[in-house]
Amino acid sequence: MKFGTKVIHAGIKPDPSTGAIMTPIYQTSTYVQEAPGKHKGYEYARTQNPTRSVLEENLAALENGKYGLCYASGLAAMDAILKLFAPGDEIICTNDIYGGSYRLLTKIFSVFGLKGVFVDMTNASDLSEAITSHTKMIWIETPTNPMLSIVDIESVCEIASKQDILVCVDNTFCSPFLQNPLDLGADLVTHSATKYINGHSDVIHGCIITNNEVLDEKLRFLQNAAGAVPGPMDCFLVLRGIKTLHLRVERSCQNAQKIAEFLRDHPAVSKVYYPGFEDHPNHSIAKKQMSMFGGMVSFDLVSNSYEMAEKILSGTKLFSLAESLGGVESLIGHPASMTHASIPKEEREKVGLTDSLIRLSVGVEDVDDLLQDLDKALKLVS
Ligand code: P1T
Repeated sequence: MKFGTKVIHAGIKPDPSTGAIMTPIYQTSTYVQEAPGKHKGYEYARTQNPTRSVLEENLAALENGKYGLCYASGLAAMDAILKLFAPGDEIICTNDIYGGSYRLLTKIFSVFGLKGVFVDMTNASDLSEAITSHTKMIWIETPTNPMLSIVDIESVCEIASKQDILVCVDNTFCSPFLQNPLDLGADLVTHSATKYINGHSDVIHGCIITNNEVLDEKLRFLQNAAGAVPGPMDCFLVLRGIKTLHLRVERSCQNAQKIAEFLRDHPAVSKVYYPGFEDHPNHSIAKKQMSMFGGMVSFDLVSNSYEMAEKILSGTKLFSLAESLGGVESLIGHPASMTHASIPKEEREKVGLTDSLIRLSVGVEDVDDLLQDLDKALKLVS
């Protein structure tokens, strides 16, 4: 099945009791048993829920994986993955990463003895220096949030597999429509499904997909034992959002390319970060592992001043000032004070995340209106 068919059909069957074409919302906490242990495969809704099971199967198919697991948020999915490890283990992460992921590793799991090592992975061979006998997993974001750097997934997986190190790719910025890390050798792929997968800014949700049966078993045990599962209504909404994933992401990418080009030519803009540019440092890798270049664009200002950035952030009308990304509506954000505020300033600045950096999540509106909106806001600082 091709992607545009999978989003609509993979794992989805008419409801056996009524023929309902849409997966029902099984809004129940428990299931009646005929006799102790004699039931229809469902015991308690933390452990299994039919709406969730359909979504898990659909998500697995979209990432070309065998097993899918759903969580109450993207960070709940990361939390489950980190619980696979033990005190003393080291996790190497891209040094440019969502602020909440950084916080989870450095502020929560560090207390339990897990060590996060943050490395610039844009040159995969630099990674080898950071690997020690304690390294148990490499955590990749690509494109990174918010600098849109590109990591060569296949090269990292080659290095890791020689040393029995797991690779997990946070594929949130791509969605399964643009990039499939399991095909490139990753052991685990995770998403904040809050973003492109759901796509309508009305659900917080996360998922993990793997081909590895042992990892699936461990994660399923943790999913039930720790319990950060999504409710059936949210699973239904994500299933509904997925049906148009390919159409939405394609349009976002087309719009983002035009917006990135417009910004690059604007006199108030000093730098545009967009993997679709031929002079982006890892454009050729992006071209190799992504089918399009994504809907996210970050840019910095000639003035390098927060006051100027603030005028733009408050000056757009169609781009709403908000955290999050990947919805049908365009968003504008200020990573330093919003999504990445939990990363110390000196760490942020090492990767170019300045106080004047602005991040756009380009939606699926008419691009002419989006360009006009940005043009007006940029006039406030020109
Ligand atoms: O918000 P939640 O569903 O828990 O997802 C966390 C998360 C994980 N991974 C990446 C790459 C992310 O970008 C996020 C959440 N990011 C934002 C809210 C943001 O605006 O960047």
